[in-house]
Amino acid sequence: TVFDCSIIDVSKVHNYAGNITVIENGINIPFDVKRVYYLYDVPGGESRGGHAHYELEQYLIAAGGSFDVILDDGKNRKTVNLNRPNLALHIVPGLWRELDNFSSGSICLVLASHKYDESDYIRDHDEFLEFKK
Ligand code: T46
Repeated sequence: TVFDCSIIDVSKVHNYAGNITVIENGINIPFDVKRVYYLYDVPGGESRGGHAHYELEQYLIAAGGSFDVILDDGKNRKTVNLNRPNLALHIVPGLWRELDNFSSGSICLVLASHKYDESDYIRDHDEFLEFKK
C-alpha cells in the first residue's frame, strides 16, 4: 500500500565546500540498484509518471529543486513533496505514481531495482485498478 512507502534520510557529509550524499547497495538502500535515470527540463505545469510497475522498486530524490509525488494503491492516495537532496522516497512495487509541481530547474533522480522493461509498466489506470482487485 502507499503506507509502505517511506522517506529515508540517506544522510549527507557536510563541510565548508558543501555537501555530498552517498547511496550504496547494502548500506542505505533496501534493494540493489541496477539502473539510474533522472528527469530534468520538465516544462512548467507538466506532469510525469502516470503508471505503475509490477516489480520495480525505486528511490526518488529531488537532486535539485522540488516536486510532488502522488502515490495511489487503488484504495489510498498520498502526496509527498520532495525538496531535499538527502531525502529519498522509497516506492514499493505495485503503486500508481504521478509527479507534478516541478520547480524550475528541478531534477528527479531515480535509483531503480531493475533494468528497463516496458512489460513491467501498467500505463492504463483502469487496468491498474483491475490488477489491484
Ligand atoms: C518512473 C518515473 C519516475 C527508456 O527507454 N529507458 C528507461 O530506462 C526509461 C525510464 C524510459 N525510457 C523511455 C520510455 C519512454 O519512451 O523513455 C520514454 C519516457 O519514459 P516514461 O514515459 O516512462 O517517463 P516518466 O517520466 O513518465 O517515467 C519515468 C520512469 O519510466 C518510471 O519508472 O517511475 O520516471
